[in-house]
Amino acid sequence: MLLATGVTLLCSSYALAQAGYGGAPPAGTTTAAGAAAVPSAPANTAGHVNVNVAPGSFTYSPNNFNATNGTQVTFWFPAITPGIMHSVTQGSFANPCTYLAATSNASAGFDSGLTNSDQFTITITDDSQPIWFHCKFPLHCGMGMVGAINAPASGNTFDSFMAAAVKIGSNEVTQSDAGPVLSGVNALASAAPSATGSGAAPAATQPSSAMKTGVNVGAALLGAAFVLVLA
Ligand SMILES: *[C@@H]1O[C@H](CO)[C@@H](O)[C@H](O)[C@H]1NC(C)=O
Ligand SMILES: *[C@@H]1O[C@H](CO)[C@@H](O)[C@H](O)[C@H]1NC(C)=O
Ligand SMILES: *[C@@H]1O[C@H](CO)[C@@H](O)[C@H](O)[C@H]1NC(C)=O
Ligand SMILES: [Cu+2]
Repeated sequence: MLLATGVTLLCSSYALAQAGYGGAPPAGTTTAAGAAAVPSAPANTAGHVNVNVAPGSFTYSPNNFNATNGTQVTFWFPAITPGIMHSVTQGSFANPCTYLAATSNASAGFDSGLTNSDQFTITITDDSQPIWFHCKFPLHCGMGMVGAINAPASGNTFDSFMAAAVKIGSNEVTQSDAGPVLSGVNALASAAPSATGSGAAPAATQPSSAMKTGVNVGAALLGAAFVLVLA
């Protein structure tokens, strides 16, 4: 039942991507599986930016903003939706839908890992450099679920980044998920996603660990099903 619902969702995502659909899907697409209401991020406060993850569409809101050194950016993941999870995964301008791997002079990018019903906070460590991120759930990045912090207004702009992600579309490479990565380039996390981080999520959206495990297994199955759909 869970699997069938998820496959249907992925198939319709695939169809949208195949049709060249580049923007947010129709309202309700992400909640078609009967999700609970999505908790909204609280208002920003001094030194703290709050971002909604998938607020009824495959986007981050806001998805393009500036944040100075020391600013905390908290990503609010929506309540449990069977089979659908999201991530905030650092990438690069050149490869919008690919995790930023470690190099000889830089650590790997930050990554919330695939998650749901919680929040993930990064702290900006170098506001002179852009930070590019995406959702690693299959197809979401290629549907435009990307974001940028401190992107320049000319040259490598957020609009160019978004266009490059959408151009990848359903050709997006399925990424593995090894859980949260706290290191990062130009921003760092200090803790894995949590339902009680810097500003608690509404109690009703906090999953039990059993529920979270179930959803993680479900997502793994869906990933496998998705590969079969494409084959
Ligand atoms: C971020 O700051 C840069 C440099 O001041 C500016 O050009 C750009 O428009 C700002 N971006 C946003 C989304 O405010
Ligand atoms: C790492 O080194 C490469 C090659 O010299 C350079 O292009 C890149 O900007 C460096 N990265 C960082 C984070 O300094
Ligand atoms: C933010 O920190 C980085 C790294 O230390 C530094 O290069 C940059 O100048 C700082 N930004 C400001 C506005 O001080
Ligand atoms: Cu997503």
